[in-house]
Amino acid sequence: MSDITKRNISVVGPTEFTGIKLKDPAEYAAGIPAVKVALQHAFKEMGVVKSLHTLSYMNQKDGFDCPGCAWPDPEKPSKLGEYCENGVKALAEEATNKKVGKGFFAKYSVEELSNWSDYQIGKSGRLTEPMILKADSVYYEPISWGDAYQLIAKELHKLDTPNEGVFYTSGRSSNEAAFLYGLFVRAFGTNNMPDCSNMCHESSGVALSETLGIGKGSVKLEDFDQAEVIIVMGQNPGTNHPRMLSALQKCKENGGQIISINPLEEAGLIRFKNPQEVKGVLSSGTSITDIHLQVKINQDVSLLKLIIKKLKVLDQERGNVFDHKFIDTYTQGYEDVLKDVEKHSQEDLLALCGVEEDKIDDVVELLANNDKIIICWAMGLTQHKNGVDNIKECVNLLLLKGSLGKPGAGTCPVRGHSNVQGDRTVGIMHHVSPALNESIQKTFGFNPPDKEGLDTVHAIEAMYEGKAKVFIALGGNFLSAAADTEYTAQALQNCNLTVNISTKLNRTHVVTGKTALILPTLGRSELDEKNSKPRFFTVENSMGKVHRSKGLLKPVSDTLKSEPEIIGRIADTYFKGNHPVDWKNLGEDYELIRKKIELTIKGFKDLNQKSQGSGFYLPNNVRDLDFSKLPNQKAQFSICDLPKHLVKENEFILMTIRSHDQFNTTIYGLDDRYRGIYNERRIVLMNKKDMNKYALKKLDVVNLISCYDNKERKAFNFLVIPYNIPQGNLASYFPETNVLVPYNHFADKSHTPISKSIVVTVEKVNS
Ligand SMILES: Nc1nc2c(c(=O)[nH]1)N[C@H]1C(S)=C(S)[C@@H](COP(=O)(O)OP(=O)(O)OC[C@H]3O[C@@H](n4cnc5c(=O)[nH]c(N)nc54)[C@H](O)[C@@H]3O)O[C@H]1N2
Ligand SMILES: Nc1nc2c(c(=O)[nH]1)N[C@H]1C(S)=C(S)[C@@H](COP(=O)(O)OP(=O)(O)OC[C@H]3O[C@@H](n4cnc5c(=O)[nH]c(N)nc54)[C@H](O)[C@@H]3O)O[C@H]1N2
Ligand SMILES: [Mo]
Repeated sequence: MSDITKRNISVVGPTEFTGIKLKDPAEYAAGIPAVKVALQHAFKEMGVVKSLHTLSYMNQKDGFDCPGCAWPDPEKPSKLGEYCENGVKALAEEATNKKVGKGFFAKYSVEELSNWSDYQIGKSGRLTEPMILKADSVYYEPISWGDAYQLIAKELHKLDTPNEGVFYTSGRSSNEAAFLYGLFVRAFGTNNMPDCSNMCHESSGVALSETLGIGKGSVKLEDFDQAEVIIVMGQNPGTNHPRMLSALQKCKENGGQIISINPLEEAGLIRFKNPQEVKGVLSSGTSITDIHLQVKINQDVSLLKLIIKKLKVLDQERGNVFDHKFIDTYTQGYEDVLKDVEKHSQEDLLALCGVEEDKIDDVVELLANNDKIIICWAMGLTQHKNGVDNIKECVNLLLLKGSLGKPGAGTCPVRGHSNVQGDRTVGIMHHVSPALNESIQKTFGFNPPDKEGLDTVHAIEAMYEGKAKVFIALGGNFLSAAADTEYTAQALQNCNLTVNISTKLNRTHVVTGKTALILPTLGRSELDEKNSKPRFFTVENSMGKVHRSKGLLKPVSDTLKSEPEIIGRIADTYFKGNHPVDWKNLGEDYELIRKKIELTIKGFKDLNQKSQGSGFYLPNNVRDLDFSKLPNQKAQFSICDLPKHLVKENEFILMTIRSHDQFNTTIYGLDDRYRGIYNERRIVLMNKKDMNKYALKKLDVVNLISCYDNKERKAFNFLVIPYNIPQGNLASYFPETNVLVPYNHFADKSHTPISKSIVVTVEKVNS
């Protein structure tokens, strides 16, 4: 493209090594090291007094919701504090005492910052004032809030159609902010609302909606106490949802059994020492997994089909392995599913999934004898070409066992960002919901657009092709999170204006449109006051429970505005009073936003009242076994094809995963303690037999290369680490490997990038 800014930006950043140290992978998760590391992070970023004070409010009834993951809080929070190592790191990152103000931006140009790693950029501190990067400059400079709103309004008015605007959301925003943002985008006239969910649990949403009638999970936290079997698939709770380990521990104490299905033997799934219990810290911990099935990457459907096939044989013998009454009453498509598993031989399925048969038989016996079964999953299932089918096959198993709508059983997609589910519930989506449009019309007196908008991958394509020209992000780090870093960078750089409403500096502030704005906002842990009165907002956790969150820390700068205030003012400036909604007032009055949510979104009646204390559950038809919205009013069995991988002799399948020291693109540190990898992120985990086959030694340097549609993409400089991973499979960290993910290869129906099954070759670098 010829007309992009002439800035000399390094899109990918440095690829040098940082000085690796290796140890054996950890044998248990949490325990004293977790407490120690957590406090070290907090003390370093926030100081001792502020850390201890703030932590006593995290996930407590009158406090603030952890800015980390979306795992729910128990009814009775632990006295030792209801948080985990990685929640503390998330807090420390947000509540850091370090600041990025005009002095910082006068010193470092965006060209210079683009040569910093995501880790260095993130560690520079909290954003404190609105900044503008003008088209002819490489330095950000201060801008007043008023001028920033005017600039956004002007650029939005310049667009030929509202569909040239893209409005991204990351999952940390409150219900109030997200509702207002969605309302503004619709009033502006587009449904171009890509969100982080598109790269995350979209496959779960699609699969669950089509089979069970709601795109959310069905279990509550209490169900973990009563479950007889919990299957944890494609998820690494020890790192990404550590408080889930307490729930798994409780299940075990009540006699339940845990099955893990994962190409890696993740530390948290082996043994757990609960840091919230004195006995947990001192003892050798609870062993969590009873049976680990080391499936090959993206062969979960083969494995599940084999399990169902074996259960079918047992059901024919015993008659009561499947729940025939449940199947007859509530489901459709049972015969077809049983026929489908006969299309494949046991031998083929066994070879494809790569798991030992005796272990599968143990699992089959366990499933045959129990019906209080929960299946939990996360990115290991969703981020594949057949991500939707992966989840549908899980639903098949639960339907066969009647494991839905009863205590101790159900679906549990374990969500990522702390309010990603809530943002969706209150209207952040690129799809059109006729019911939502109708209630917006009734409540606010304008007609929202009825044309489907762009999701993440299609928004990137539109920006790349010049069909979208203004990009606004409510949180997140679009460049580093999205697939195909270089393509996405070009897409952003083609925009006339990119705007980021953010707490911390990140790569998307550096790789920008011609003109760029940074609008700094309050973090969740900060006190949000209006006329000296503290305000709260609401969030929804992974299990559909809505509750309040109220910050307490003094904001890092007096200049910060809350997200609803910023959105209200952007909308107010854009419409200049010519709109039925009083945007400015609405942005400042969260009580009023909540009243409007009550009127517009189903299940939110009496929100203000009911969000107190531990909050309230939103309606969930699966819990009530109400499938009336589905064809024939029945839950749907699905026929899922086996995944197709055209992997050549010299190719591997690579999964891009999180280390123990990051939150998505925010890099807390360089240690992946549970996997025994310290002070380095440019690593690739490889089976020893594959290393021998390709004459690679430990710590040899390699490049990773993917090739889709004849286009080669290369990620430079990774150290080979021998690891217990299936042959033919590799693992490495995101976002460093996002350069390899082709933007136009994504899951069917959900359009989630194939971040967990990228076909690559490995090229040895001569040293
Ligand atoms: N500390 C921390 N917490 C987080 C996050 C974070 O980055 N840091 N991110 C948050 C977000 S947004 C999300 S979405 C979640 C992510 O939570 P996870 O989904 O747990 O995160 P990943 O690291 O992507 O891990 C995926 C797991 O799936 C396995 N896996 C990969 N491919 C396959 C496969 O084909 N089959 C099976 N069975 N397993 C597979 C990997 O080995 C790995 O254990 O965590 C949330 N919480
Ligand atoms: N290859 C590969 N790519 C992936 C994944 C993968 O597993 N592999 N995972 C995908 C997944 S699951 C997800 S969810 C996406 C994540 O995509 P994003 O949500 O876009 O990325 P984050 O890294 O979570 O965003 C971090 C930034 O959010 C801002 N922020 C933090 N808190 C707040 C807040 O309270 N308000 C506002 N306004 N801003 C805030 C900060 O400026 C911070 O730099 O990445 C996806 N990308
Ligand atoms: Mo996510």
